[in-house]
Amino acid sequence: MLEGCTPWPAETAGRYRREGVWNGTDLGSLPRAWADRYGSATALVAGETRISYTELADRVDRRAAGFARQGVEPGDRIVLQLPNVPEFVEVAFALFRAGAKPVFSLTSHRSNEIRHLCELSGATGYVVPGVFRGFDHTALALEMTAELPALRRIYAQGEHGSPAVVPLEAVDADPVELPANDPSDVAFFLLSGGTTALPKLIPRTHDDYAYQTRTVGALAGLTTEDVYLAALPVEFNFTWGCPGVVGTLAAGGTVVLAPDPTADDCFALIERERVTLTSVVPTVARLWLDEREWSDADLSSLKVLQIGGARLEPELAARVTPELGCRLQQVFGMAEGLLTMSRPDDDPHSVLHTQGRPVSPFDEVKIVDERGEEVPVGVTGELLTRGPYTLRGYYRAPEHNARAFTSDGFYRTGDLASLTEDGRLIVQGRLKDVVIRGGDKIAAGEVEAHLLSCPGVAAAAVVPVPDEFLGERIYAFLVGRPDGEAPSLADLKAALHARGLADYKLPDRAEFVADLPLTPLGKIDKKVLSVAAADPSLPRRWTPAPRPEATSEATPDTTSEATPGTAPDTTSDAAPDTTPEPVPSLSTSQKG
Ligand code: OOB
Repeated sequence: MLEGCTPWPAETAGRYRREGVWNGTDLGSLPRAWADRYGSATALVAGETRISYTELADRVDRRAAGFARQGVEPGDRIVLQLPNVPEFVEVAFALFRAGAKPVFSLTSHRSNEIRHLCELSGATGYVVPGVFRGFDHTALALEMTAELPALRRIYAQGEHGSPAVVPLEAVDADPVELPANDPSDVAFFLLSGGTTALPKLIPRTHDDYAYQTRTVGALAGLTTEDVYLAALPVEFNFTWGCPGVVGTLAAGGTVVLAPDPTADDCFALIERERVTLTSVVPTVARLWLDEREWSDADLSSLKVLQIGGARLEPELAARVTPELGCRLQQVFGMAEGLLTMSRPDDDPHSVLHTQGRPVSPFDEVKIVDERGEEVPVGVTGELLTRGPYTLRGYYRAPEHNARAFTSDGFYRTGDLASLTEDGRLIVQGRLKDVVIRGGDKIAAGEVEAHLLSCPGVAAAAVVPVPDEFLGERIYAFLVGRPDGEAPSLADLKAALHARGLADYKLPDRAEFVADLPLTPLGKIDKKVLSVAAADPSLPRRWTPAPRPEATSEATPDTTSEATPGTAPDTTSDAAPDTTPEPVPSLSTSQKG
């Protein structure tokens, strides 16, 4: 396995192989194998473009040869940042074929995220969509090559002026023999939703991802007749492989790529392409249900709507079948691995109120208390998991891995959940310091670190605040500098934007307070802040701080000390921005 990754223990890996869980699939070989089986059937649809299985395999072979000719070598890491276009699928599989390891980035990522992903992965190449939604990704890529010596090549869609940029169309050559991949090695990297200041890279192996897509595809009962609508971004694990794009192609079905998840676009595509299955986050589901009241689109082909990525309120869940006429499948998942899903024959109550059961009999899940002891059925605790498609360690992150995994390899998900008598999961909340805005995961620590760099900010704590449209929004509590003027929310957003932070991570609200509440151990008390964020009428008077000797500086992580002392009443400065956004997140939140 690539250096910097944590392999499964030999004995466990041996068992997975013996049991046929890992069957030696090389993801790079799949498009040709599918073409041999499904030939002229339609593999991909995007706008007016329709690509057959044979065409897809031919394009992958030519692009793989093109990348090899460009100097891409097995083991190279390449940041892949493309929207829902056929090129995403072609380039991803071409890179697998060439033995390179794509790092799946969101199109909403900006210099801050891209710099980090390139540095952490040691990327030698970066694939960009040219100008997309008003943002010039090629210009960003050129900036990055100037900063990062390892980053040697930029591949861009569309027109550009620089000779330093290789047009994606030029990544094309007569097919050549390329070495096969070791199926137990990393095929690509997904990004973690994050708990720390900087996103982590999740190595996904050929074997583990092939197993995931095969298992979920079988559960979904996919056939050549199925049509999957990729409504959310394709680089999201949910869309790419649950069963998503890869699972549908493996079954000989058709994948329809939607430019964005709006009801308008998606309803038209469902009607036109006779879509049978799609997957959305709860915020998108809500928009679709609301739009359904006005739309007369023919959605009768839709058999299953998968909803996951964030908490689904039972009242919303209950509307799916009566209003859209299809079955609801709840999905709890993570880029790190574990997936739980409701099943077709589940009783209606379980479908509405639980997140279903793990998809594999080899998934191990347990719920533990603070001491790491398993709790009885029905009791809430932290969800721990390990299994054949769940990582054993983030890439190049030994210190974080020491905390994020138990000594026997269980991944600490940071999610609070309970199990029912019959093994169904109910997600109750989370321990991790993350805001789930729409489907986008935002690590509080990352935003706090950037806020602390803004003039006038001495301490910062970011918490989720419930929101009718997005599920949660980003609420920042700030302590100003004694000598400075408190910046407005607009100033703060502009400053973070200028630092190259992706727009979906910008705080929705900011409130200046005299100090931040502390736990008895002297950490910032985010529970108190979450309650205060949800109720502006509550006085901002925290329990007196227990550690009077603490400094007045807060560092971005929650283990930091904050300004101690008793606080006066609310000192709210920045006006909350309460305007709801019509289009929800999950990197659809990018506005340019
Ligand atoms: C999916 O993956 P990520 O990596 O973007 O986010 C994972 C986290 C989970 O740890 C949990 O906190 C939250 O998102 N989550 C849910 C949920 N599904 C995910 N929280 C409550 N209810 C659910 N149903 O979000 C993801 C990956 C594959 C399939 C589906 C979702």
